[in-house]
Amino acid sequence: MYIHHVVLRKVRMNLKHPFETSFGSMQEKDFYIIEVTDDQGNIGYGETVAFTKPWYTEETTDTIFYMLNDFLIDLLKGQNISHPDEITKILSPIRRNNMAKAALEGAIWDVYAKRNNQSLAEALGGEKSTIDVGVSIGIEENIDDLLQIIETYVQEGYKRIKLKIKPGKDINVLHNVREKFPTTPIMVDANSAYTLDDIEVLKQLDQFNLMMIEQPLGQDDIMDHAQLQKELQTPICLDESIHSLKDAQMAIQLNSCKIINIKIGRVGGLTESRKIHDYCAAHGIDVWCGGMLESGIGRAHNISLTTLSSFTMPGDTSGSSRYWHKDIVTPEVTMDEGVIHVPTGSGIGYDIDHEALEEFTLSTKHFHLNASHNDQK
Ligand code: OSB
Ligand code: MG
Repeated sequence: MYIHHVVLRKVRMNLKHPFETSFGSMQEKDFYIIEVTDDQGNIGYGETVAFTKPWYTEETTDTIFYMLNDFLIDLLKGQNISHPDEITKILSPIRRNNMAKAALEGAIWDVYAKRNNQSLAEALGGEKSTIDVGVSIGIEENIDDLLQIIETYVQEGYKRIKLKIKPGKDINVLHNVREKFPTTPIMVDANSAYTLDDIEVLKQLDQFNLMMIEQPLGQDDIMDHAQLQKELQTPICLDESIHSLKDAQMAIQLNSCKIINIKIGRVGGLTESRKIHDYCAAHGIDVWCGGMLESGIGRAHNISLTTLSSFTMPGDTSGSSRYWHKDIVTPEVTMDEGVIHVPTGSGIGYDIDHEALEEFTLSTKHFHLNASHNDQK
């Protein structure tokens, strides 16, 4: 398979409700949709997941454009790709920039699956026909608003509630939440807002019977997380610290966590995600699939990945309506009694709503990877 044509489409979508984490607040999402066309005219789609500011990782929407435009797309020229697992290697002359690579690789996985008349889930070796769904709730100024939001999502059927915390918005909040929701499966995510100096506060989290605490310490603090996990009963889940299989191996060997949140963008693609999943499965580490406020295209990739058998815990990939008034896929992603039914159509399994996509598009750029080679498989 050759890639003949790539389109980078810059898109802006407004969130229904501002989303606040320990690192800042978001009201809109700027990202790129990547469209790749193969030598048979099949089209695959990928989505970039970085934000406009480098708060979560070092990448941004603009650095991703730069990496794709100046370096990554060019590396596909003349490449005869027999399987998407080869993409990691093809893009490897460029260091890191995982989210840029993942979006391109994801589009190629989609086109590969479509070419073979398979769903992306099947192409990945996924087994589940439904996936369990949780929801991530941002920091709220007002506790009554937060309790009301939790109530709504519990009523809708989400299987676990994730609450964002930060220093000063933690123990008190959880006292209130547990009073009203004593048995709801709840976890918290600190997005690196604490250090080991906060250990006394973090230890107090043990009283709330949380499923896990996600990324309490810095993204470079794999060693400190090992020390913290020794002092906590609550399992630590790593997010920002894990950029590769190697990171996952190190964290597991050092007992820095008991659970890993896999995000396709953060680890550089579906191939690396699957490797981390397989390694965790072999080492008794639970995994679940995280989210980055994706539109339906990114959501579809997350859903396909989550069909792998050892995604044992509900992920953050909620329905389209959790963030968007209107999504760019049709049908939209829907959550039904706590699960998403995995689509069975080829590739990502959702069609593009071209009208909606056009409405949200700010600009497009086309790349013709001139096909001087013989156009065959
Ligand atoms: O840490 O998982 C995170 C959103 C933005 C940045 C980081 C994170 C999140 C979420 C929401 O928790 C995930 C989602 O619902 O897509
Ligand atoms: Mg997180």
